[in-house]
Amino acid sequence: MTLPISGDLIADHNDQHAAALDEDYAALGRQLERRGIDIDAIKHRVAGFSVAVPSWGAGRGGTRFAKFPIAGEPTNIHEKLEDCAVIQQLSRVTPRVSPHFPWDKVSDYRALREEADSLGLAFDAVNSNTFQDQPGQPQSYSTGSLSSTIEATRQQAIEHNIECIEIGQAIGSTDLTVWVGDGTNFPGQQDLGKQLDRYLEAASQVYAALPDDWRMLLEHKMFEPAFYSTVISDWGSSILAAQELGPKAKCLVDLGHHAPNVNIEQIVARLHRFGKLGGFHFNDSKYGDDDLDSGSINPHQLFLVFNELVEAELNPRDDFRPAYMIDQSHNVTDPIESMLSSAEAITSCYAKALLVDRDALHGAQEANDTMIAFQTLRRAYNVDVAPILAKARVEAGGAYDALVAYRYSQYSARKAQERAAVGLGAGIV
Ligand code: PSV
Ligand code: MN
Repeated sequence: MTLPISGDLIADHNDQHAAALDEDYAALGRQLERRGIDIDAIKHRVAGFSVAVPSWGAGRGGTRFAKFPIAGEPTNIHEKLEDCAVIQQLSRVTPRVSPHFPWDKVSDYRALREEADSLGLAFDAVNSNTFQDQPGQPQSYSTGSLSSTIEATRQQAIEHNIECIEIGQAIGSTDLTVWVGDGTNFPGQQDLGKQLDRYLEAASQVYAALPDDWRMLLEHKMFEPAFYSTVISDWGSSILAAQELGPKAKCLVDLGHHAPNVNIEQIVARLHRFGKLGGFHFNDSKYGDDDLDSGSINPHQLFLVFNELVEAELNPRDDFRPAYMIDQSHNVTDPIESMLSSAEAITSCYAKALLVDRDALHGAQEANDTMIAFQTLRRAYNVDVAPILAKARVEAGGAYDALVAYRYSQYSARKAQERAAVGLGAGIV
């Protein structure tokens, strides 16, 4: 297997920091031991954690106004896979890539699967795209896709989703993520009830095409591109649709797809309560669907979400196996650096959630001891878990400090020389 970053470079980097890491890990281990926590057991759980990266996240994103490309950014799925391999090689928590079609279309999907495999990667959920028109496409999605008033347009959207399932089977995926931009921009533009009926009828045809071991992940989003109403706008619409479609339909929570200040951790707990929590798109936001780097704005919320996910792990319902993915738009950073940093932020929150003294928390909740319940969470949140993550990473062959090793490798400068320049153009949704 020829990986993009030299193994010797990673080993040299790790050697330089080995003594410091051992010292920090031992010190944290002693601190946690006093709380009755075995640091090796936590490290073991952290080593088993992973989050997929989106193929489209490897390129520079943009806004509705501009995209500022950087030299060496990938322009096709092959280059994107190479960049994703760098992220996995250094972080060891991102072994899967979530592709988006038709953006990642190729002629030979079995060869694509082998290519990914040779880079140490596999494929995660397949994302369909019925929010954009493609060149030569007979029907426009300007009236919506699965909920369009035009039957031929709905049919085209159904067929595209079924094609995504077929591609997914060839590349080893078992989940189809469906996000539709369908909705309206003006009051009265469409009948709100009938629009949902059309969506459910079309989505049921996609659902019927799912292989036995597949899931359909419904991703809700409050607004954008529809600014007055969106068909699957919130977790309520999402769970109702998933319940109507059947057991293989689950809900996917993208952290940026809610009204400001909504209690997302409560949504997580609710969806899990009804066995419908299927997946996550991690990112962060300040104002709307900003697609900022995970944990860059509100790391505490990310921790609280993981606190619910750890509770859910302890009380699994209906085959609980959430598909975790990063979904960000990197407008001003090197996407590889952003995803390395985000993978670390996400894993940190998972590790902190594992440190929560669950017996103390549940006891305080039962006793209505609010302050102790809160402090039980706070105590875990305040731990610097970096030595646990670094130890798990190094033991798995990754880098002690992924960002430092990445810069040292000069990978970005090499790609800037080798790869064709990217055009300007708009960003992603
Ligand atoms: C929509 O905003 C979204 O979050 C969906 O997951 C899309 O498929 C993705 O972004 C990429 O544009
Ligand atoms: Mn998303």
